Amino acid sequence: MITVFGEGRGFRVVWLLEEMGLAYRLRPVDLLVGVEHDAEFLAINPAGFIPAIQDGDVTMVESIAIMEYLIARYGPTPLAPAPHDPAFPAYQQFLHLGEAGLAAIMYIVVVSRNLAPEAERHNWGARKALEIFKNRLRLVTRQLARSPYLAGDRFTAADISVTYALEFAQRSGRFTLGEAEQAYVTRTSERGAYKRAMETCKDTKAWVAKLAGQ
Ligand SMILES: N[C@@H](CCC(=O)N[C@@H](CS)C(=O)NCC(=O)O)C(=O)O
Repeated sequence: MITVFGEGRGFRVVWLLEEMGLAYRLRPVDLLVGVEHDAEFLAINPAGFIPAIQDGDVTMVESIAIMEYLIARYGPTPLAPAPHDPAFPAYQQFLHLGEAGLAAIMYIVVVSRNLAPEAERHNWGARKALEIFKNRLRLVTRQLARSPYLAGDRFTAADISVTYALEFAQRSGRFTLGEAEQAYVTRTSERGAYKRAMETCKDTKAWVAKLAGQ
């Protein structure tokens, strides 16, 4: 049984597990209460960030690396084109862009705006991060003008990666998506596996419901 520790970007991992039909359990990690009180989790990830997984003797962090691990170990799956497939380069690029180029950059904006002392909320670093996010997003916009999914006509794990980043920007960064990105997120989040992942990720579900009520 695979254990996923924490929601946040753990949503990507849970969504992938649902898409692949693999058995798992979600073990909540409450960052707001403080991981310093969660010795069991700190034994898994002493760096204290989420998500992490435990799969037998394997423990791992980094949501994209975890997805690559699960696909390599429990695939093959149509969620990951094979290296010789013409869709592979775009797949690989957007799988990583979703975190390195989008979510990780937006994270700086989100923590600055929501957690920084009042006077530091619109600091230079956060403004620069938002500008970088918008620039990186152009790659997504161009790709969506070419194909319905980021690696072509078929939904892949790259779409899990980028959908999470776009929804994170929208929900936590109050970022307004363009028409093409909004239509894309509506399309990807209509999948049964996405909906099941949302049912599992109760904190994420509650957060989304709270935003919808505002
Ligand atoms: N690149 C990492 C980012 C992980 C990350 O920043 N997680 C956030 C929540 S989604 C977190 O744990 N933040 C608290 C911290 O970094 O100490 C991944 O994709 O898993």
